Amino acid sequence: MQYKSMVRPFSLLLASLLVTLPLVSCSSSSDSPAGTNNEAKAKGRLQQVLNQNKLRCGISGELPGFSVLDDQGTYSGLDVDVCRAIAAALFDDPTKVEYVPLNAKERFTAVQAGDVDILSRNTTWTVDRDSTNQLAFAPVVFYDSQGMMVKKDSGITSLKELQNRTICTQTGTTTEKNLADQMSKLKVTYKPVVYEDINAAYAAYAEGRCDAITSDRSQLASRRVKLANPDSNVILEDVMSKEPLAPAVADGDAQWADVVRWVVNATIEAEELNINQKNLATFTTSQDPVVQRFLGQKDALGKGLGLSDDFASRIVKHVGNYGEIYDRHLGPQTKLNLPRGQNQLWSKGGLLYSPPFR
Ligand SMILES: N[C@@H](CCC(=O)N[C@@H](CS)C(=O)NCC(=O)O)C(=O)O
Repeated sequence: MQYKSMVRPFSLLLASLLVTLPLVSCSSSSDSPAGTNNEAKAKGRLQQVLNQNKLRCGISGELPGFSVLDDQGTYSGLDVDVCRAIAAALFDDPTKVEYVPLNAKERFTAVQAGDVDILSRNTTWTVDRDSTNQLAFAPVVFYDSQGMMVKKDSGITSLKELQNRTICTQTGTTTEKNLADQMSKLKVTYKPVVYEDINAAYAAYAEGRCDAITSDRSQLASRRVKLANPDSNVILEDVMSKEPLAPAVADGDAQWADVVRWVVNATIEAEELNINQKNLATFTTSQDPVVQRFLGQKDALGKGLGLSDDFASRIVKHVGNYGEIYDRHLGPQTKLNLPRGQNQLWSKGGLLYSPPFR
């Protein structure tokens, strides 16, 4: 698939054209068998995905902890596990996923064109993307904020010290816009260097072509571990924005949006109920009606979604609960070692909260 030639999707006019026209400049709609949106429109995306017998999932592919190729040549990460959880719910098989790497600029047009069934890619939920870009967002899977990384030996400790410095960022992101907003508030003049490719941006930073690089803090942490000397780089304390990262699907298909929403909720609810991959079997004989309902033994909750009633059980069996997913990719045993912070359950002081499974 080739999205490199696509124009920036933020313009209102272009975005509406891209939705109404069959994406003339994007070759992928014709060469992907399921690439047209027609089937999805006629039967609904859920049926199309079931017919395809796989989920087409748009990811970054460049972010350790979120989506990256591992040593075995398979994608792994928190964003990847969202796709695996959907495949587990749909097919009882988390491997039925085709991963489509998308850069920041091309991600929305790929969803609008129907070239991916879902975008699970460190994407911030904003009003403009929800409306102008015609996306429907699932619950937030990672509460993030924008940060700034500098070389330790630069002595820079705050944004204010970046006066007249060069700052690398990436096109088509909230990052680019927040940077402008924050620096104008602080009355700091800086030189932005904007890249389309994430690797080019971090290479420029590593080679000293920019004094600082800004992005989601999770991303800075993720890419910091890939730098030659991670410890020579620091992420400043300044919090520049709210970046609630959430999966997204195309607007206009409520059933599909519901499926994705409740798959994410299921991972959170499982953690709240203390049901995990290891102990799942012990819950199948539970007399607790809440557990029975969640695992599909009571009240047929999957039916209304078009899923099997044991969809939540399938997710836990194959992928685990949210806490397991987090720990596997971002937790203390990983190189990233990101504290859970706001990404903790609401009952433990965080922001993760699933509406009831009832
Ligand atoms: N969360 C922000 C930033 C996400 C983002 O796409 N960041 C860029 C780097 S600043 C990225 O991940 N690029 C990966 C890529 O292009 O493969 C957004 O949704 O705009």
